[in-house]
Amino acid sequence: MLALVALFIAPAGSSAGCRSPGHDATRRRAPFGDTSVARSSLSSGASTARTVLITAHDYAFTGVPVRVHAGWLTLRLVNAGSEVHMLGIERVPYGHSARAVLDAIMHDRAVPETSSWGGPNAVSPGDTATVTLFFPAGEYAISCAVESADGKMHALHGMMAVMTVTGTPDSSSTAAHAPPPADASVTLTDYHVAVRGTLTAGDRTVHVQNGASQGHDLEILEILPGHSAADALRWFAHPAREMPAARAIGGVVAIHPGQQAVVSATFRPGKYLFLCWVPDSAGQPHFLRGMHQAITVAVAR
Ligand SMILES: [Cu+2]
Repeated sequence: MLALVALFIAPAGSSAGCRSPGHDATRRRAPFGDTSVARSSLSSGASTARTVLITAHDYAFTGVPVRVHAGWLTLRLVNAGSEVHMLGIERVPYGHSARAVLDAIMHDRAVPETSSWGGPNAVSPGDTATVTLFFPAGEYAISCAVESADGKMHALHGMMAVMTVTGTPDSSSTAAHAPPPADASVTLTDYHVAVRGTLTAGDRTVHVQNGASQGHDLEILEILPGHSAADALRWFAHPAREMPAARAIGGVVAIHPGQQAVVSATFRPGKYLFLCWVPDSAGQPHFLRGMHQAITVAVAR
């Protein structure tokens, strides 16, 4: 169960300060918006989690909190842009800074060994992606890895941010406490997406666990009428270049082995693909190795 956790919001001004002279270039590039954080009910009703509302634009994030208190946190990504966006989170290793990680990404240098920490996965324009994750104290580097029409990652166009998590979670909100019960569950293994439970149309939650020894993600695509799963995957490989054959409704960006997440999404009746887009060492996405699962969502009765 998620517990109510005290929230620490950075004092007003620390957010605006990131844009002021004297701060480094990466931070100026990353548009930190207001740090509005609200509490909202999760599916279990009794449980509440802190929710951060972040907006994705072409090409910037607004609303990424500069500082949040450790514990379970719901990230809701609203896509206000005209392209598909996602928000990928890497936990920065000790001895490194999030800025250095983002600099490395920007300049195509070797990135210090970070841990995949999830984030709301790819979402179509006008839609919202929501995921609940556990954050221990540390620095987190945020970027959008979607490819734009020029072939460059959105991060290179400015979709980057830094989030610092401080303090220790209260005793009822530690990683050992499972997130609230969900409508369905997904276990990610090499190379399968195992779905348990039945999803009907409506606002639903999906518990996701990485049961493998490497990072995997979960992307949820609603296949548009008249299109096939193959059409949907072809579009998703280059969403800025092809006409949409699917609607991306989020999921969770790569999580590390053992990590769990709760994905919230509004399902309409229809056909869906649950897949992993993480590339293997040869650069081929895991879904090509069979890491995908077709789901049919029926009208709720
Ligand atoms: Cu993007």
